[in-house]
Amino acid sequence: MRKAMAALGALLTIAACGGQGGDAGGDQIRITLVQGLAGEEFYETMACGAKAKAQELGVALDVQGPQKFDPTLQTPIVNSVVASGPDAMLIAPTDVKAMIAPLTQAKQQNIKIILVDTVVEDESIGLSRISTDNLKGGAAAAKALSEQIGGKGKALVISTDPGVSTVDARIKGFEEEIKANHPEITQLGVQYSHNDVGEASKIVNAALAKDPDLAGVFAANLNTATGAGSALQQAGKLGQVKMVGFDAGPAQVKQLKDGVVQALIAQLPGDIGANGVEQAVAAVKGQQVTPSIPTDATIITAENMDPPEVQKVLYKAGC
Ligand code: T6T
Repeated sequence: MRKAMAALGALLTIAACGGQGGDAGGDQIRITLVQGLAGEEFYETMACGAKAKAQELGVALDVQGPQKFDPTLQTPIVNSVVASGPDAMLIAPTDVKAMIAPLTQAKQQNIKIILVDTVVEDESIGLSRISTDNLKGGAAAAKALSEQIGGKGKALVISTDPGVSTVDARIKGFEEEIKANHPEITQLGVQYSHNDVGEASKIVNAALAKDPDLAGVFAANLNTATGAGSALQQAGKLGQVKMVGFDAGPAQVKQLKDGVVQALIAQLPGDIGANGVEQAVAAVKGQQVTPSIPTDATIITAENMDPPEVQKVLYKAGC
């Protein structure tokens, strides 16, 4: 009996130290990643990075996401995750305001929240915020587009919806760069695709009808860029209207190869996901958490896309 108690005591001591992937109580740490959009290559690549890191650290990870990038669809997912009581949640909030309430509920349940990609306006939500430097990315897109159109002409920006922190920052970076350093480019303002490929195509077709001398398009995210590129291709504007898109999904990369699009700004969603899991585990274990982690972006063109180091940043539909 005493030996058994001694063995039990040793077991509990080991468990209390957290062991491989265990929390202070020795149980396996449970994390949920809530994507902005299920099945979309940016968030699927993010999930792949998160899963690989979760396996490396010996923690449990499940991935959920809405079928559209929409806070009315993401909120019930967050509420059900809160009810399941994970130790931590990685989330890409689909709206800077609408997602504050459900995430406040999660915080009140002592679920450690890590913001990946997008953020909410409430600075107290999110022990860590991990994303591309989108202001810088928008400025890089502006420089790339200006180079493509010879520094002059009309330029249209297409984004998803106001209130999405990432694309709002990309727009800001783009507009500020054009205003400061490209005086011969006329900005036609921003139109919104609601993250729908078909809507993005309609916007480009209407823009071509209104401004037949349109020189360039900046599309601020994956679906928007895919739709805008398709419209330019169908309108026979290859090479006449230049385009820079954010992200590097398979459809976008094909458009780059086909000369429909001239440059893509590829993020590192896999790194964002892996960093998110690392920060979540640190938070659950009471270790130091890094409040802000900017990840890199790469400008990809048809000329530089072949080397392995560029190929590896292209997004994938699955692991
Ligand atoms: O561009 C990414 C992401 O960074 C943004 O927050 C929303 O759109 C994407 O998911 C691509 O669809």
